[in-house]
Amino acid sequence: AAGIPAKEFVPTQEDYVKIYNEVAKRLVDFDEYDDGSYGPVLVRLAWHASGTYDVETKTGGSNGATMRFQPESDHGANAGLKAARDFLEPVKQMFPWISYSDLWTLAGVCALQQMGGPTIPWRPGRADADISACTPDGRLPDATKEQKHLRAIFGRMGFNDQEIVALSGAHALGRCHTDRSGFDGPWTFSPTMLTNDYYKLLVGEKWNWRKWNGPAQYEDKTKALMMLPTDMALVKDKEFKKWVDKYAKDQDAFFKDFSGVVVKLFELGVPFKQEERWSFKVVE
Ligand code: CCH
Repeated sequence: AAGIPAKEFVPTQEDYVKIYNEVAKRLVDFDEYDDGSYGPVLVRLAWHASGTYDVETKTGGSNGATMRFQPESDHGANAGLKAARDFLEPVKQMFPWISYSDLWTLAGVCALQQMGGPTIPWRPGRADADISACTPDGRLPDATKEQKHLRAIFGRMGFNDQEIVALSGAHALGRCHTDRSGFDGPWTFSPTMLTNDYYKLLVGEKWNWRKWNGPAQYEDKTKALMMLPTDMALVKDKEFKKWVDKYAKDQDAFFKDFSGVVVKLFELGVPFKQEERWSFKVVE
């Protein structure tokens, strides 16, 4: 009736479980994409939404979902992420009360868990911002560079050496696309399952420069797998390598540290009101 404001819908944990389950269902329904799953590109969307954070100015981060707008959607690092945003759009239409920024990070959690990863506790509280909150280009890592660049970029987000190496294990998932980054190929033989294979391959394989017309990248003897210059920096640098060795030997240690650091990544710069984090159940 006129004059009476509509009662505000206050979602509960169960409402978020419905969204997790819907994303999980769509991951199974749309299995013709890439290596058979949208999971990896959803993880990359959540990471690129979050990894723009700057601890000093407290700008960027997953709060805002400013990648919906140009120029941020057109930043070179974000090439191809439209596929992930479009995949989630029908979910947003079904549950219009969730912010894009909560949806993108919750979908990242869902993708990681459904691909065999550890439990990633999550809480809501992100609000979408407008175009004026777009971050400047250049905040995400450049794959052609080395350890100094990694420490500068991830240090700006607030991460130390161990956290950089733990986060990088996400490259067990997905692949590079010549029409996105210009690089080519997957890092592991099981790009839709989260394992510690990325570390095992980094230390166990012999990596050579690939001879091709594309950007400089490494290949293994089978020529089926790849590493970026930034991936190889993790074994060239002694401090980084300590952690690569540890995670190569111990998948449980990797999963434990990975879960902790992804929680931190997805929460960068978010002014939460809710302290409690929820653990979502894997949908079989
Ligand atoms: Fe990454 N990543 N990433 N990455 N990334 C690419 C793909 C994925 C770098 C560069 C690239 C993280 C760290 C880094 C994923 C998750 C994470 C690609 C190929 C490049 C290039 C893009 C394409 O062509 O489609 C660099 C440099 C760093 C620096 O350390 C971190 C951290 C995470 C998550 C925690 C995932 C997943 C993919 C696969 C995407 C897909 O579409 O398959």
